[in-house]
Amino acid sequence: MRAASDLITQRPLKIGITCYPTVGGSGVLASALGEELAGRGHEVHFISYERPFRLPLNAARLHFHTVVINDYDLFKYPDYTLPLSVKMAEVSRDHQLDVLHVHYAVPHATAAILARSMLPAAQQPRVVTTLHGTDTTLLGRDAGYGPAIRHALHCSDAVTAVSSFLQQESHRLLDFRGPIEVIHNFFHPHPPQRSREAVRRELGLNDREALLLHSSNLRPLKRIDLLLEAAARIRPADSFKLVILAGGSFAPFVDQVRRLGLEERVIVREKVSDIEDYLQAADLGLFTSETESFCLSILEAMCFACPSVAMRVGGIPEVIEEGVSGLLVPFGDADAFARAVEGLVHDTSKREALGRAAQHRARERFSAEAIVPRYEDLYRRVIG
Ligand code: GMT
Repeated sequence: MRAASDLITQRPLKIGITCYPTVGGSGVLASALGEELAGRGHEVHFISYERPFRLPLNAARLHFHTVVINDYDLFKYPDYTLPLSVKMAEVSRDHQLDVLHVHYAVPHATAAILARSMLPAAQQPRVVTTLHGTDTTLLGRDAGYGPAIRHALHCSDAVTAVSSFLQQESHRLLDFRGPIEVIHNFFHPHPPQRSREAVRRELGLNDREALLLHSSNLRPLKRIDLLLEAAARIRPADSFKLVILAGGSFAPFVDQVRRLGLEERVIVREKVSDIEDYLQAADLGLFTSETESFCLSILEAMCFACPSVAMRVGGIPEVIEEGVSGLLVPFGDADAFARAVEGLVHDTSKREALGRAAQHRARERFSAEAIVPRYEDLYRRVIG
């Protein structure tokens, strides 16, 4: 006769996932994880106020449940945590979820803990919380959030962080003593829909211009000001085009582009969904963030043999092996950044060598094959 734990190891799992649906690394990662888990035979239920933007439509075993938020005059600030927890409890009960996996602690982990406690013991899912970055590095420092985050982590059945940097910062800033398992981010690129040449043509690049790529939600910590400052120092000025895939409004930076005389150099595309088309056309990624727990965009570029120049901050050195699969410069040094970019714009063979190493590293360490089984193991451990 089989032990109950054997059955848990064998059977597909039922997993609820909550993330922010908007453009941002945590939502991208959560969507990719859900897609991969469903592809491996598990039943996956996304619970959020909107369908995550990269979540495929009509995929087998992949479901989406909307959290409806009513706007009551009674509240000055609309509340999301309570309707989210009610929906989490409802989906857990109706679909007999094994695990609620929440990405980004605020308010998802708190809502999951509340949802779990609303259910009778036999129907309670395990709660796994994945910390992504600013839930620790920004909100964790805030006296109005820190204690609630710490409490939700204590009540979670497992806590993970997307880099060792974030693991250490979470212990330090949140004063959380429990275990935090490091499971790095992964990226599984979809095949591009257009050729490299077609994309470069669309962008108006000539053969002598390198395509420098930045993609982010443009939040202040991405330091777009510094990115533009550095771009203006690259010589010769006509050796590149900087393509910015903007997950937020670029309007606040238009003046700076004009002031720096970069109108002919900077091309902005907002809310791009065919990211792979642009990644395969890029020569070099540029990232000037003041902090990043991982920087999924760097990994996305690495998958297409596109190395990056980035600031040496947070968890980025865990992603880029310095000098081998990309270049890092001290934070804030726009001149050093420009010199590093310039060197790679002109030295094609060095750039390509870094790109090959970057792609190899991405496949070895940060592929779906390497990372998704780590989450599956974790789910089975917390259930078992
Ligand atoms: O970086 C952002 O602005 C979005 C943010 C998020 O939570 O969506 O990204 C965080 O999570 C990503 C996925 O794990 C990481 O790659 C980013 O480094 C991290 N951002 C920060 O730590 C600032």
